Amino acid sequence: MYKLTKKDWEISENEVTSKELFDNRRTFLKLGAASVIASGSIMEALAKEKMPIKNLKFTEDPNPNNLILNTYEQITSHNNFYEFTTNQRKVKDMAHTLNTKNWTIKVDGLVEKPMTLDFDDLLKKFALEERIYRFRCVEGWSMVVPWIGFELSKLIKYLKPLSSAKYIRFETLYDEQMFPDQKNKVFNAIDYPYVEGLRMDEAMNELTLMAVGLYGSSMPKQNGAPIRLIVPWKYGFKSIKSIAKISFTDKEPLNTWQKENPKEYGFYANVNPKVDHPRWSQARERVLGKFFKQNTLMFNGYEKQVAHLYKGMDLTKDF
Ligand SMILES: Nc1nc2c(c(=O)[nH]1)N[C@H]1C(S)=C(S)[C@@H](COP(=O)(O)O)O[C@H]1N2
Ligand SMILES: [Mo]
Repeated sequence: MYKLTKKDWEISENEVTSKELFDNRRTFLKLGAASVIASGSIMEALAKEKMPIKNLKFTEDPNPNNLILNTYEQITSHNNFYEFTTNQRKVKDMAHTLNTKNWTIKVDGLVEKPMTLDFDDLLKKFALEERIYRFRCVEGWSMVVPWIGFELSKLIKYLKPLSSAKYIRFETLYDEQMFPDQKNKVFNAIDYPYVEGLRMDEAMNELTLMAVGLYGSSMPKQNGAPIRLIVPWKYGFKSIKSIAKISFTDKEPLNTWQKENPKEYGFYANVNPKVDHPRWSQARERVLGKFFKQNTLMFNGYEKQVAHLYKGMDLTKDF
């Protein structure tokens, strides 16, 4: 069930500083059983996993960005999840109102058979993988996360969209009981539910992940439980959380941040150090927990895997 893939684009454990990885794996072990209400299959997977701690060898990190896994603590205590609050430090204390029991995802639009997916069934359908990805927020912070999930391409193949479907559109759950800001509208620039979308070829790319956990455990609520999108070469706002609806469409979806401010946020949102945000530079980023900034990489370091998707496009216009 639990499978560790090693592909050329994957940040290998050898690239990650040995000591940090070791400590993080230990943190994960500590957290695994006690603090997480995991779904059956993730717990099962967790129990079967063989921790590679003993086999770790130290290899000097060849990556200019000196990749180190962020800690569980860092990843789960600095969050953007406006349905709760715009205060990144407070999301974790508010997220308990999100109830993920009996979670379903409605599937509609240009698809062979519209249906409602049960989250627990989904977990049984697709083998879970760990993917260590860089994650870069448009605001200029970043992190390295060991996500758990399955490729979106697998889900799409299962759902069988019609050939007329050119885009996939996602919606976060709308529930004023669970998400205080959907009711209070303190941050009233956002029109809920949160919406995101991808062109079909982006969605089918092998990097695009439906994430159901991190550090080997179920997704923490503040990170978008029970299931979210992860598109590692795009700014973080594309990685929509707590998905309750998927639609296939022939029109480019109007995503939440583009709708809120089309001059500052577009549909593509590819990480690009050369295209600045109108109000700040995107050339550099600060990794959570680090003091010094580092250079931001084109497509967040995934140029080899995704640059071909944008051939012929003017990335300064289609930002
Ligand atoms: N539904 C929803 N999804 C969302 C957001 C949000 O506010 N609501 N914020 C986005 C932004 S701006 C970022 S950077 C990431 C943050 O993910 P994290 O909290 O797991 O780091 O989630 C993205 N997905
Ligand atoms: Mo973000």
